Amino acid sequence: LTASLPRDATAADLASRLLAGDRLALARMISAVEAGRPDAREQLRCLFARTGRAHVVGVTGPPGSGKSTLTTRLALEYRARGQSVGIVAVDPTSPYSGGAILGDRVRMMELHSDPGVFMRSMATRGVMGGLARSTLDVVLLLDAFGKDVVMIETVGVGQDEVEIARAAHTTIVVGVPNLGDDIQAIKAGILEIADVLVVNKADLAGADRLVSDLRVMLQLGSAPLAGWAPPIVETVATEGVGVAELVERLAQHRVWLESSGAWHTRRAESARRQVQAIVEDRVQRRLERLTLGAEWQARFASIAAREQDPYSVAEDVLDAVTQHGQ
Ligand SMILES: Nc1nc2c(ncn2[C@@H]2O[C@H](COP(=O)(O)OP(=O)(O)OP(=O)(O)O)[C@@H](O)[C@H]2O)c(=O)[nH]1
Ligand SMILES: [Mg+2]
Repeated sequence: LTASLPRDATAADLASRLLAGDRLALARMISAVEAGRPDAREQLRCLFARTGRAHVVGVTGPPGSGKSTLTTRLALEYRARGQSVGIVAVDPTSPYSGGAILGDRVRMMELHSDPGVFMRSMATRGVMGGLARSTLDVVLLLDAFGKDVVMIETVGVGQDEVEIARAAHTTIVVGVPNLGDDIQAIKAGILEIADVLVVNKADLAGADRLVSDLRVMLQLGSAPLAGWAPPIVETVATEGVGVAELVERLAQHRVWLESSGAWHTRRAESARRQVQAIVEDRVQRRLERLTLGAEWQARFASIAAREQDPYSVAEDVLDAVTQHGQ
């Protein structure tokens, strides 16, 4: 399929091979990102100018709400419309390699064998550098690779997941009927990040009730964005019901983002958070290295002995951390 890729390929080599559609280069760069290797930063730099084309769609919601099933169906729908797809699953409890039900598994296998689809599960929680950042870097790589749509599946709990969802252009929040917790989970912060709400498992009793509850909550929530009221779409992901409508809604949201200027303001806001995260990460590492040094250890001991105060020492540490070449 692809010519061999030398071990010592430079960042620029890798980047140009990725841009030319080389899956091996893509896989190598994803590994570098996941491992938090320093060469990943250089590789991403070489590619960054070629990103920004893909429609990045976040799919979030409580565990078991059908996110993977829905994402699979969405991917098949996009493929049927001639679009290429990337899928990044964060912390999946039901991996794409083995859905719970045979039918789900068959559809996922179909995606696996389709060269127009690239799937990756992120399993890097706790590894240095942060889950949100490495996930978003993988999304950038898939964007540069030329995927038209990149979907990110996250379980809608925790700060990382919310961060990832906020970085998407369009965020789908998936709810299911008759989970008391579900409505709580949705209320507890993820409703406001929804651009499109999905009531999945609409084949189960209680779906209409959830739709009307969500409608009320949307009305009570923060003022709607000019020109965009989050639609509510009912789906039966296992059967593909409602998926074509959902794809239409996602496309409408993208059109709205571009025509309202929100595409650019959201990008800029997300860039601000990204730069902040990169700086925090680097400062954090420097800080840890620095404060383990013998010189500082002695100063901490003298704080303990009340010879110095922590406020002045913190000022000195801050100076040292922000000095170049540390
Ligand atoms: N009845 C019904 N079951 C569904 C529907 N969609 C998904 N399921 C089932 O719900 C279960 C969970 O589906 P997943 O797609 O793995 O859910 P998930 O949200 O990705 O789960 P986690 O990644 O573990 O949080 C599976 O057994 C699916 O077959 C639906 O529309 N109706
Ligand atoms: Mg899943």
